[in-house]
Amino acid sequence: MISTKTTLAGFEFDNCLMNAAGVYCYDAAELDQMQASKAGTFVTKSATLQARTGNPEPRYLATPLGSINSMGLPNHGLPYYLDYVSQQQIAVPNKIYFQSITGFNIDEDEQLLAQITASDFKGIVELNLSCPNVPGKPQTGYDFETVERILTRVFEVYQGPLGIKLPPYFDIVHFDQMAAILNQFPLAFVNCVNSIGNGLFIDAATETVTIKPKNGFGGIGGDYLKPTALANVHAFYQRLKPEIQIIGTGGVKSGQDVFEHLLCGASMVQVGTALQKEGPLIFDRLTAELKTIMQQKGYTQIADFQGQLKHLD
Ligand code: RRO
Repeated sequence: MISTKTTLAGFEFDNCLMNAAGVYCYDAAELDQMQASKAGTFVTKSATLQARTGNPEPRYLATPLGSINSMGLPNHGLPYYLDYVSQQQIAVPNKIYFQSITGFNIDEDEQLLAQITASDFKGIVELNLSCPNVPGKPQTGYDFETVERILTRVFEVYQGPLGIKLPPYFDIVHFDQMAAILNQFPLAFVNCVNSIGNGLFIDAATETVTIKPKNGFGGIGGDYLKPTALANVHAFYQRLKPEIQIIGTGGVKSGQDVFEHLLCGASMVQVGTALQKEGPLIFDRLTAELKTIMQQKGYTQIADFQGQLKHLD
């Protein structure tokens, strides 16, 4: 018997695969489809204090090799998602869910966490420090001092299991500096990575940008992202204390991609662009493909190879 079970933050999940925040998690109809899928669990769309309509459309484009988006945080507001998760906790009580949140400053983060504490939420919080698409708001994850300040406050006010979603980093010194900050905190996980911020996908025929917000600039996902995602997963796996687990996100569209994320050190793997393209049935295919690879290699559980990437020295 081959198992794709995993453990994160002390909780067991039947499958190591789930959606990436922002995909199939905007409303109850989408989350119902995630809940009915082969995924081990789901994460909600990043929730803000107030509901938001997001940026003007068109704001998402699937490209031959991935996607570009500038959604601008459309969401129903935190109470909507807490209410949905609360219902699922009753309907399927043995499953643990992720609530993604993002405040526009430390006080908002604190208010969001206070709402979660006051609710009956029993799951894991993913604090998004890396939204690339709100005009005038830089990605928090690139401001190292602010990350440290936010996490200091977060762990003063919140007692439950909590991790963060990071943007991709591109320099070894940045991996070192960020890891040194993160190791000071009782984080349950770090999720590497969000989309590569502010790419540009253009249409040569019409000589125009392809999405409307920010003159066409948007977050890049899919095939373009995988090598960067794997580098971030592995870099943080090597640098973070073992209590901080890694969620791998970026460029996953096959069982081999899942295998590679796990090999680089991920404990759980999220699917964004490919889930948007294929729908939640993708989890059946990815799980079957991962099991085939494990069988060919003689592995029966994720622990047999997780983080075991070999170096050439
Ligand atoms: O909503 C978005 O535009 C968005 C978010 Br919050 C994010 O974290 N990452 C992304 O690619 N898009």
